[in-house]
Amino acid sequence: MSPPRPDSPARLTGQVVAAFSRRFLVETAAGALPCLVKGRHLKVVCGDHVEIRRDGDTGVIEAVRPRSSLLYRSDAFKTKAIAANVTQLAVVVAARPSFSPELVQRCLLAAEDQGLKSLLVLNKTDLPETPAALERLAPLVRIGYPLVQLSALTDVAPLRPALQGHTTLLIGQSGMGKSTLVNALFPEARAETAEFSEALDSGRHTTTHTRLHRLDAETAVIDSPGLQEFALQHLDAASLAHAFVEFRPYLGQCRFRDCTHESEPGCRVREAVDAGAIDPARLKLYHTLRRLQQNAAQRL
Ligand SMILES: Nc1nc2c(ncn2[C@@H]2O[C@H](COP(=O)(O)OP(=O)(O)OP(=O)(O)O)[C@@H](O)[C@H]2O)c(=O)[nH]1
Ligand SMILES: [Mg+2]
Ligand SMILES: [Zn+2]
Repeated sequence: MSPPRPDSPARLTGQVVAAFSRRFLVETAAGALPCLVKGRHLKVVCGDHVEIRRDGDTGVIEAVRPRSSLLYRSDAFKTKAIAANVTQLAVVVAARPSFSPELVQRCLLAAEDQGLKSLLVLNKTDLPETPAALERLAPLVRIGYPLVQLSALTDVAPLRPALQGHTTLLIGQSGMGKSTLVNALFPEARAETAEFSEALDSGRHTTTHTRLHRLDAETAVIDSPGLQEFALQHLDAASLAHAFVEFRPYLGQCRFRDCTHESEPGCRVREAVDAGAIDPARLKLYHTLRRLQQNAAQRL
């Protein structure tokens, strides 16, 4: 890649703060600029650092700088990039609507695969059901994931230290309060929020686009649409095992190199489960995800 060109009136560099299929909003030294992309093959994602040729009040993205990370989400049909250059994932949950601990874990696994730090954010601590939600997160806290508890409607201060110096992607199911957190952190953001449906015990998928908000030169927060599914087909077996942080000390130690940690003799991972060092539910999740991966591979 050629060295970055200095900004001139016609040439600018910037960061993509919003992506709407083929249209983008890019934050540059000269302000936010609506942009299109040159050609059909250049893939541009929220968070990308890009080179732009300016053309009046709009610009054309001509190149994307190398990314430090790229997070994907997949469902049964496709894999799609969510955001680039994220340094940390914050999985947002709340007591209501109820959340899926498995979905939370899938997000954490995707972050581990990209070598990203993660944290858990338990929002809506004003709700009386909060202790039960906390209990459901406890196994993840035990294996080392930091937890921040707060109420976005009351005080967002407990989250600020964890954000400093990072580009944090807020991710989670609909209705957990991601956009409410963003509005508390960035009063000028005015992100749309909506009450969740009590009847369906679910959010209303209010946020439809990923949006980056800058706190200072080193710190940014990205709001993203609520997740319903988070498949991990894009991880192979070895990456998947490695994404389980607490398995790592035992990987490569089993008697058989290609151990599936299912029923082989001399399996160090299963021994660790028996010794109480690994939560059996996590090994079970590993096997479930492994099977889904194999089924997906067979379909290809
Ligand atoms: N009681 C309580 N309600 C909250 C809190 N934070 C957010 N909410 C409410 O939860 C509902 C959903 O909040 P949103 O911010 O729209 O949720 P979201 O995670 O952005 O949802 P999607 O955009 O659909 O993914 C809104 O009615 C918020 O007012 C909180 O700390 N306490
Ligand atoms: Mg939202
Ligand atoms: Zn094994």
